[in-house]
Order: sequence, then C-alpha cells, then structure tokens
Amino acid sequence: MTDDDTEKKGVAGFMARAKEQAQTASRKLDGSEAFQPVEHVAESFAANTMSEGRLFDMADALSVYRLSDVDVTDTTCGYCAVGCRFDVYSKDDEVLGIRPNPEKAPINGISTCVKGKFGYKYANSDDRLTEPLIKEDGEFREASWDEALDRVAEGLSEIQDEYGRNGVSFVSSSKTSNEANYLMQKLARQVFGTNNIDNCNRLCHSPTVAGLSQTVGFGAGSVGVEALENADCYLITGSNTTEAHPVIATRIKQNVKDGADMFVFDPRKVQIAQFATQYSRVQPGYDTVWINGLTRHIIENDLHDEEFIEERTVGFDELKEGLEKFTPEFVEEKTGVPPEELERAAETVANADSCVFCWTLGLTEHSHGTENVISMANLALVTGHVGTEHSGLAPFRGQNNVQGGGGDMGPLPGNFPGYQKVTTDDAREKFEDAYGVELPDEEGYTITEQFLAADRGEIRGMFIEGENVVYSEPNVAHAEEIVENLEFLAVQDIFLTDTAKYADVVLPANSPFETNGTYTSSTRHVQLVKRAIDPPGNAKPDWVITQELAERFGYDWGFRNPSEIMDEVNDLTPIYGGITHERLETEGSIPWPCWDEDHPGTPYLYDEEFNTADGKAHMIPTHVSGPVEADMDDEDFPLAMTTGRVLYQYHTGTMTNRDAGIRSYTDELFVEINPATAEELGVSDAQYVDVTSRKGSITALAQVTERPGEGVVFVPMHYFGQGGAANELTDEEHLDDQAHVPEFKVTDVRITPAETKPDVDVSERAATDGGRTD
Ligand SMILES: Nc1nc2c(c(=O)[nH]1)N[C@H]1C(S)=C(S)[C@@H](COP(=O)(O)OP(=O)(O)OC[C@H]3O[C@@H](n4cnc5c(=O)[nH]c(N)nc54)[C@H](O)[C@@H]3O)O[C@H]1N2
Ligand SMILES: Nc1nc2c(c(=O)[nH]1)N[C@H]1C(S)=C(S)[C@@H](COP(=O)(O)OP(=O)(O)OC[C@H]3O[C@@H](n4cnc5c(=O)[nH]c(N)nc54)[C@H](O)[C@@H]3O)O[C@H]1N2
Ligand code: SF4
Ligand SMILES: [Mo]
Repeated sequence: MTDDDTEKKGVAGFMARAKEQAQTASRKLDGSEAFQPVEHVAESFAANTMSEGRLFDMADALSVYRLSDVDVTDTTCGYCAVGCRFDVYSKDDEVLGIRPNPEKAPINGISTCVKGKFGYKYANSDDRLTEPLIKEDGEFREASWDEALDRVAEGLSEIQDEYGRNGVSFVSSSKTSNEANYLMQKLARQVFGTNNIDNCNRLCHSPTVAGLSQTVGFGAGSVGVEALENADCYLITGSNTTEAHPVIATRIKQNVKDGADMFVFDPRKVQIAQFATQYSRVQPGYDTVWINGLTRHIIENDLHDEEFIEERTVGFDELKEGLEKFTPEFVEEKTGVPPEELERAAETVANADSCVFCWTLGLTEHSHGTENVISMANLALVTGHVGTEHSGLAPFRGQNNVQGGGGDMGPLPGNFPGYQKVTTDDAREKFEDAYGVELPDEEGYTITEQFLAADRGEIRGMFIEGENVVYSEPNVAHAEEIVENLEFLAVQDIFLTDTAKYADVVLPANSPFETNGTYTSSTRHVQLVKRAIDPPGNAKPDWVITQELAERFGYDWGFRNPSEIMDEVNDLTPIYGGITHERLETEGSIPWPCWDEDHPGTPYLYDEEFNTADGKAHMIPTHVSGPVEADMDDEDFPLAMTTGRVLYQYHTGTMTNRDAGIRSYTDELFVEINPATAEELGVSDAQYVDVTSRKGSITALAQVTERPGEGVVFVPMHYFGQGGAANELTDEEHLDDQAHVPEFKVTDVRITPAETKPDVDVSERAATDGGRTD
C-alpha cells in the first residue's frame, strides 16, 4: 500500500464516521436549519481544527433541497491568509454550506478551519448594510448611490480645496480583492494626487516587509506549502499557529509526528508548543537577544554554512562582530532562555537538512519589529537554509488578502503596485504615463501616522474601506476621538461598524461571498474568488464603488469586470506580469513572481539569486532591543500585557460575532494570568479583574493558566463590548521607526480585583477561553 492509499483510508474512515453522525443529527430537522445539527456534531469533535476527516457529506445535508436548485461555486476563504479554497453551496442569496474540494484547493486540500467552514453566517446576517447611508443632523438616512457618491466626492474635494491634496487620506482593505486594492491606490494617486494610502498590513507584518526587503529582497515569505509539510526542522516564534493559522498548524504537526524537529520560542505556551521538540519561554519584547544568541552560537561552534555565506551573502563579518555581546549568559539574563535550550536549538537547526523559519506577530508588533525580522533573516542565512524547496522564510500573513491586496497591489504610502517605489523616478514616470497625470513624489502617511496627522489637524478627511479602526488601532479612545473630529469621513464596509457610526457617508459593499476577483495567500499564491450568492439590497462590489467614485472626477476607467483590472495590473506590475484570470481558472493558483504568460510562477524564492541589486542576501547587524514600556521600570505597572487572537474569533468580531455558535465560545473578554502571579495578586480563576495601563482600564474575567509565564498576561484583541477592549490599553506613540507598527505586543499593566462587574449575559457561554481544548 502506498502512503497515498493509507492516507485515503484514514480520511475515508474519518469521513464515514463524520457522515454517520451528521446523518443521525440531520434527520431531526429540516428546512433552513438543515445544516445546524451537522455543524454542531462536527464542531463537537472538531476540537481546534477542521482537518482531514472533518468533512461531512454535503449531499446528506442538502437532502432537503433538490440538488439542481443548489449552486456550487469554488472560491477562496475570506478570513485569513492561509488561502484555503472550498466549494460554497448556495441558493440565491443564501450560503448553505462549505465543503473543501481538494481538486481546486492547492494549499488546504481537504482541510479548512472552523471559521472557514462554519463562519459564513455573517454574509446572510440581517445586520448587513444594504443601502448607502448619509448622516443628517446626527442621524443616518438611506440614500441612492448617486447621492451618496456625490456627497463623498464633494466632502473630500472641499477638504482638498481648503487644506491641499494631502488633507485627505485613504485606508484600503486587506479583506478586499487585489483588483479592488489596485483601484484604491489608483484612486488615491491618480484622482486625489496623494500617497496618503495605507492598510492594516501596517498594524501587522509591515516589519516583515521592511526587514525582508532589506535582507533578501521580496517583502514576502520565500517558501510554500511544500516546505511547511516536509521540512526537517521548524523554528517557530511569535505565532499562535494552531489558533491563527490552523490549517498550516495541522500540516506542521503531522510532519512533526512523522519525525521533524520543531523549536518554539514564545512567551506563552501556546498549543503548538505542546508538540515541540523543545519549547522555550521568552520574556516578551527581547527577541533580537535570543535570535542573535542562536546565530552567535552557530558561528562560534562552526555550525554555519560557509559556502553559502561566501557565495550568496554579504555582510557576514559585520554581523559576526555585532553578535559578540549576545553570549548565552546574556541571553538567559534578558530573555530567560537557559544556555542548554539555546544550544540544542542552535545545533538542531544548523544541522538539519532543511529548516523553515516561521514567525508571526509576536516578532513584528514591537517598537523594533523590523530589527526582529532582520535578526531572523540573518539567522536563516547563516545556516544556509534559504532558497530551496524545503528551506526558507515563512512569515504567516494575516488577513485573507494582506499579501496581495495589502502589499503587492501598492495601497501603501511609499509603493506603487509590485513594490515599485513612489520616490524612484523611473517607477513614477511609468505610472504617470499609464495614469496620464503627474504623481506625487513624496511618501504619504502610514495608518498610524494618518491618525497622528489628523490629530494635528493636517488631515481633515478620510476614506476608510473595510477596517474597523476604532477597535483595531492602538489607544482606541484617542483613535475614536480623532475619527469623530474629522471634517469628513466615508466608510465602505459590509456592516455598520462602530467606525462607520462616525461616518458622514456609509457605502455598502459586497462580502467575500458576493464578489469576483483574486486574493493572494501567505505563500504568494494568487487565487480566484467568485461570487456565490446575490448581495443584499443595493450593496456593490468594492471595485465598482471605487470606479464609480473616480467617475465623479471625470476619470472613466471603464473596467467591465475584475479580470480587466487584472490585465492592467499585469502591464504595470512585473511580479504579476503573467497572472491572468483565464490562467487561474485552468491552473488553479499561481505563486508570484510570474513574469509573463509563459512563466509557471515561483513556488519558492531565491533559488539562484536574491532580489537585491547585487543578487546577494544582505546580513545586517541588529542590537539589543527591548520593549519601550517595560524598560520604564514603573512600579505602578508591574506586569507585561501581550494581546492577540483566539481560534474562534476574528479581530473586531464584525464577522464572527454574527454567529451565535461561534459567540458561545467567546462571548467575553478574558485575561490569562499565570498561577504564581495570580496568587501574588490575590486573584482567583473566573474572578473579574481590572486591567489598567497608562492609557486606560478594562474589566476582564481572570483565567488562571500556565500558558503565560510569571509577570506576563494575555488579553485577546477581540472586542466584546462589555468589559472594554484590549486596545483601550495599548499605546500609539511607540512605533517601529522603520515600519511604524505599534507596540501591540507589550504594554505595561497592573491588575486589581474589579470594582464593578461588567453586565454580561453568560447564559450561552460554552467556554471563556476561546474554546481551546489544551
Ligand atoms: N482565529 C483567528 N485567526 C486569525 C486572525 C484572527 O483574528 N482570528 N487574524 C489573522 C491576522 S490578520 C493575523 S496578522 C494573524 C496573526 O497570527 P498570530 O501572530 O499567530 O496571532 P497572535 O494571537 O497575535 O499571536 C501572536 C503570538 O505571539 C506571541 N507573543 C507575544 N509577545 C511576543 C514576543 O514578545 N515575542 C515572541 N516571540 N512572541 C510573542 C503570543 O504568545 C502568540 O503566540 O492571524 C490571522 N488569523
Ligand atoms: N491589540 C492588538 N491590536 C491589533 C492587533 C493585535 O495583535 N493586538 N492586530 C492588528 C492586526 S494584525 C490587524 S490585521 C488589525 C485588524 O484590524 P481590522 O482590519 O480593523 O479588523 P477587522 O475586524 O478584520 O476589520 C475588517 C473590516 O472589514 C469589513 N469587511 C469584511 N469583508 C469586507 C469586504 O469584502 N469589503 C469591505 N469593504 N469590507 C469588508 C469587516 O466588516 C470589518 O469591519 O488589527 C490590529 N490590531
Ligand atoms: S485557515 Fe484561514 S483560510 Fe483556511 S479556512 Fe481557516 S480562516 Fe479560512
Ligand atoms: Mo493582521
């Protein structure tokens, strides 16, 4: 029997069991609830991921419909950047169910996670925006598209007339397609003449883009799923992989079970750490120290790849010199990682046949996030584990389309599409020729800077697409005040979010289930997104709204569909040169760079050359960096708070909170506290506590757990309304000096028993810990 057969047998077995349970349950109900019991059955044994066998047979669930009445559309998931594809079963405007179709799912095969598989109810929520809204005397009223778009055009033009072209700014959305993002940057640049455009990538992996651009060239991961499934070794840090990238985690865990090594460095013993060859607890905010310590150990013990360093890199001597102070003793003092753990990780990583270096926000969301990423690139380069199919750099990206829409398409203050710089004459001339206007040659403001500029009165009008800034920005009380004080705000979303409530005009967009286009995954795979259901009311695709707004200013772009927009992207963006919708329909997915129609795409980068002027990778020494706040040594705020995600929730909850099933797992803000710390504080499990920082105070349910170390607490970023939001505590001032990401991952706090209890309905609560089972 081949491996393949064994796998099929396992999967088939699992499917049979799932099907059996689903059938038993589905017989109890009929009509529109046909899926309900199936979901609950599946969910009850789903634990953390919906992997392999967690399929149920769609045919059973659909038995109440005539199959000819049901549409099946292959599309790409609208939650995270793993890039899972699946079939959507739908009827008219309703999503009936999701089923992975391995033939059309190169990244996930037959796996999805709980959000992808069950988190679709938001699309059919009664709360969806269906008509444009205009605010009059403080109240919204419905308006026609013409009136609403005229009002947006007028609002933004008046501000430009008075304050100049940089008096307005744009926030584009990584939730929307490549085509929609391409048009948003075109709108900002061609129509409004400003580079004040950015997106949530700023709050996320902007240090990854900045760090990798300087060291290896492309601001993206170098390897694909092949590596994630087959590497001999993984070094994972700052990534809660099982909760934030569940399908990738399943692949890695399987390979580790089959014998691969995995080293996890994280301040919290997150679930992936339980599978690790070695888990090292690190003090948050000191990642340059232990990473440089590893690199130093490797060089000191002659474990580095001399041939690779000689042939393919520059800067080794400077790096080596800069590493001197990162002795094992120093690493232990600053980060808590003992010398023997450092040694074991260094030796295994260096000696492995192949290794993938994986990271996420634990590395990036710091006032020195870019230095962290550069340190990681240096480490990988010293071991020579970059540029092969199974070895390389793997930042797991965030939003469904943050790689493509948030980066490749250029809705960034310094970049045209394809990372061509607005400050480079050649690039600017190319876009000036294409757009027929003179374009600004100075970089615009990043998101966080846009807010600070608005606070100073420099920016007076904003257009925010698909971003719920009043919860996702740092120090939200301040962000909210800024948004409220703008002279003009337009918001384009699928819900009337708390950000949209401050808008003068709200534009209703189509959800990922209602639009056509492409998303680009974390592994650089460009994949099709297809309309599976009719949109509610008069909601329109994001790209159509942008095109109609440009028309108000006399720009007739004339795109009839997203495929035509992609043709223009092909012409202007070399890395997307040959990626057309036609090819994607037949080939499934194409990883960029894909230079022309005959190019097959690039599953892994840097096979022969790095994407730098000299073709070499550049090692750059980094320094001892610590979090700004923790270095203040303030007795009033003795604990380090870190913020992040849980499996069942998505960011500000606009999508996941529409689902009672998902909500029942995570209806309330909680704070993880180590038992020793809890004892010191006199706090017990399930007690309400106040968490207070220099910026604000929130009330959360204490969850006493060994997951964080002593003195470190974790608060999920997802907002639950009652006790407050994590971002009432974070600060917007200490930004990474290169990428301008805020320090979301370390905030000084104190914890005290709560003075008052938040008003929470706990009747439906299934768990307070995000539904984890570890
Ligand atoms: N369920 C779910 N999945 C998601 C999302 C979601 O909202 N919900 N969002 C998506 C998006 S946009 C993104 S960007 C990704 C984010 O994916 P992750 O970055 O994996 O998510 P976070 O929860 O922010 O986890 C950060 C990890 O960093 C660790 N950490 C904290 N401080 C430090 C530190 O100083 N150093 C180190 N080395 N580690 C630290 C935390 O303990 C945690 O394990 O997830 C994506 N997937
Ligand atoms: N404390 C703390 N704060 C953080 C983080 C953290 O780790 N800690 N992480 C940061 C990171 S990595 C990120 S990515 C941000 C996320 O921050 P946001 O991007 O603000 O969070 P979302 O809730 O995903 O908001 C997306 C919005 O897009 C809307 N939307 C969904 N689909 C579509 C569509 O197709 N079209 C349109 N027009 N709108 C759509 C949704 O309704 C929602 O309002 O948060 C950041 N903030
Ligand atoms: S892992 Fe990400 S892309 Fe895959 S189903 Fe889950 S949310 Fe969607
Ligand atoms: Mo993100």
